[in-house]
Amino acid sequence: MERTLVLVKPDAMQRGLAGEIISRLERRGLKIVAMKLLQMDQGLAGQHYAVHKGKPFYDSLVEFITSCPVVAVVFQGKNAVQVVRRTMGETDPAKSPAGSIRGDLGIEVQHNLIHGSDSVENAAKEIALFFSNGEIVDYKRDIDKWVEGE
Ligand code: IDP
Ligand code: MG
Repeated sequence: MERTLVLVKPDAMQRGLAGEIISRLERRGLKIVAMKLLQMDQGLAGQHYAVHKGKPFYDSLVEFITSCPVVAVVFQGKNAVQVVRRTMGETDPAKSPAGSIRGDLGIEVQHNLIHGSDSVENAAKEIALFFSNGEIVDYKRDIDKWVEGE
């Protein structure tokens, strides 16, 4: 079953929206298989956002993501990567549809509340940055067949 990494970003933490954001993804049917609160340092931020090094917003992005603790969650489910991305909305909240997390809760591109991996390959890399194998716990839910089918 597919897995993806979600970060509740510092703006959402400061605004008390961690529960709201995690709840929306949970209600979608995705299963939490790992979760922790952590303070990202420069090293972890640099690895997580390596692909953006050299872009004009990079320094500001690292400062932002390290500015307060974040909640990291691994969600598991059918098409988890795409389902999270679609539930998040577009990178810029102003261009995100109403009903999406960013479209309902945000207004500015950097402060867009949530990170979600953009591919299965990147999800695996990102999950490994934040969690050891022993911290990821797979389990069956009685409702799984109602959410995912047999
Ligand atoms: P994504 O989070 O939707 O995948 P990315 O392009 O991977 O978007 O960018 C990573 C993060 O960098 C965004 O979530 C946002 O916080 C920030 N960011 C992206 N583009 C800009 C920009 O043009 N100005 C400022 N910050 C940006
Ligand atoms: Mg991205």
